[in-house]
Formats: sequence, structure tokens, C-alpha cells
Amino acid sequence: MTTTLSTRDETLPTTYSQALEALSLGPLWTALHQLLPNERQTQAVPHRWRWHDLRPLLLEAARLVPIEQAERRVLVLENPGLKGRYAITATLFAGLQIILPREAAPSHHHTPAALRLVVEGRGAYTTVDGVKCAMEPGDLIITPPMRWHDHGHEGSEPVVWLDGLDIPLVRALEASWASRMRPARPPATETDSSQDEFTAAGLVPRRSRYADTGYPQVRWPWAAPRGALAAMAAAAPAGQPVALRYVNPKTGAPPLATMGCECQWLRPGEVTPASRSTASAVYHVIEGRGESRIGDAVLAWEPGDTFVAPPWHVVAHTNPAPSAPACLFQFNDEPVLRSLGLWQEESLP
Ligand code: GTQ
Repeated sequence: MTTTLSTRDETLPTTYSQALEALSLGPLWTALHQLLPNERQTQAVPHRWRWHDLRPLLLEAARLVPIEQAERRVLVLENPGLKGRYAITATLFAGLQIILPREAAPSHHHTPAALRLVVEGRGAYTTVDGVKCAMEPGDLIITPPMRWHDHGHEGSEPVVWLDGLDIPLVRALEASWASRMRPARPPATETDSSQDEFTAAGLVPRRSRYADTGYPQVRWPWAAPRGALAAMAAAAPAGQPVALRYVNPKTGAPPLATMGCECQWLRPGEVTPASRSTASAVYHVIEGRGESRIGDAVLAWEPGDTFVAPPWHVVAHTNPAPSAPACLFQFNDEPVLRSLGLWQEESLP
């Protein structure tokens, strides 16, 4: 936290306060209610970044900044309430990364976990520990902590994806570390198809043909969740949200220890029930147009837009279209809140 707390009690004799400060001591009673506020407080605010505004600036970054210099050509989505912290919420980092045909972003590994949701373009790939992961619009790819990864591009148009990382959380733990970069190497495999072992609900392979890395699935091509959402939407009772969680298919756990991912289908005319939780979430619009209430803000959105819900802000989504569905992707810090015993949620009338 960057907030400075009042550590001096002005009612005490100055000499006493100086004696405390000289010994690196502070009175708790001046700061107790700031440390433990009666109302939940967030510095992060609801905010939306429009694809329409960002796309030209990403293309310009690709002209202005060579990949060799940038290493990762990313525009960071900085929460207006967390200026200078390179954070979209207190725990999460989000950025839009652009790579041009034939470019290669060098390889490194680091303690923060990463995920990518492809926004636009085809033909790029991420290599995770030598395994090539193709990137097509709507695909989710995870890069677990300490896995070597680089990015390449064999297609013919710029490719943009949304990066989600737990950098602010890992930094708060003073556990952020990355290896030096080394040149990207050609992938050691054909494109990853680990998801092919998990094509039927309730069935997992007796023996995987892939090495056991603890992450049996690293890539979720968009066609599968979209198809599953469409089928659920056809059968779900009105008023019941149509949403899927991405999970480790062997354990049912979140895909990464620190970040959860979900996709949601909003039926034409649907308004989702209002709720809030102690987790924060970053939403990305894959398909459709609508608006979301986040706390006191109402944010209109269209494909490619990204918006953020800070903790304990009431969230409700609306798809006003008469006949078209809308699809939202989100990543969040829910697994952290749950594992630390800090998870709470509330439905609102
Ligand atoms: O692609 O490896 O947006 O290391 C921030 C840090 C992307 C990456 C980011 C990273 C990467």
C-alpha cells in the first residue's frame, strides 16, 4: 500500500514521540482504524478501456518500438486509482500485447503466473517449456510460474492478446523474480493439443501422453467453451446466469493457484443478478455489446473492451440486444481470497 498512515500522536509530548521514532516504534492507536476500517475500502476504481481507443495505439507501439528493444510490447492497463503501480487491481496486472508477423519475443521465466486471452489476429504462438501453443481469437493459454516462455508469429497480420498476471500480488509478497532473457528457440513440438485428452465431461485419460507437469491443460481454444455456453444457455432457466469456470481438468482446481478464469454467456435481454465478492476481476468482451454496473459506475462495452471490478463492488451485466448473445471472459484473484480464508460473497436484491 502506498497510503501513508499517521504514526505520530500530536497529543503526546514531542520528546516522547521523538523517543519512539528514534527506536523505530509507532503508536497503534493513531492508525488502528485505517489499518482495520469499519467499511471495506479499495483504492482501485471501476474502469473500462475501449478497444477502439487502444487498437491504434498498439499498432503505433509496433511501429515505434522494436521488439528487440521492448522484449514484451505491452500497453499496461493501469487502474486510475492505482497510478504508478502497474496494477489493474491491488493484486492483478493486465496489459495488451502486440506482436507482428515474423517477430520473436525472447524467452524468460518468472515467479508470477500469467494467462493470455487472444483478442485479434491469427498465426501467433506462445511456447511454454518448448511446447507450442497456437493463439487464435478467444483462446486462453496459461503460463504457470517458472515455465520458460516466448512468443512467435508465423501469420500475416498483427496479433494482440490480453495478458493477465499476478505481479502486484507477488510483488507485495516480495517474491517477484524473473530470469534473464534468452533468444526464443523454435518450439520443440507441434501445436499443443493437451485439451484433446479432455473432450468428454467426466472423463480423463487413464494415462496421459504428455509429461506430468501439474498442468494437464494449458490451452483452451475458444470453440469449446463457446459451444458449451451455447448449449447451457439453451437449457438454463431464465434468471440463472450461464457461466463456466476454467479448471484443471484432473483436479477441478483453478487453472493457476492465484488466478481463476470464467466465461459467461449473456442471453438477449438478460440482466444478471447483482452480487459482490471480496475478489477483484478483470472482464474482457469476446462477443456482443452491453453494459455492466460496477459499484456506482455503469460501463458500456463492445468486443475487445476490457473493464475492471474492484473488490466488494456490486457487479451486474446487461445484454440489451434483441437477438444476439454476448460473451464475457474474466480473470480474477478468487483462488487467493479462498485459500487465505478471505472469501466472502453476497447477492443483492
Ligand atoms: O509475455 O512474458 O504483459 O513477462 C508482462 C510480463 C507479459 C510475457 C506481460 C511478461 C509478459
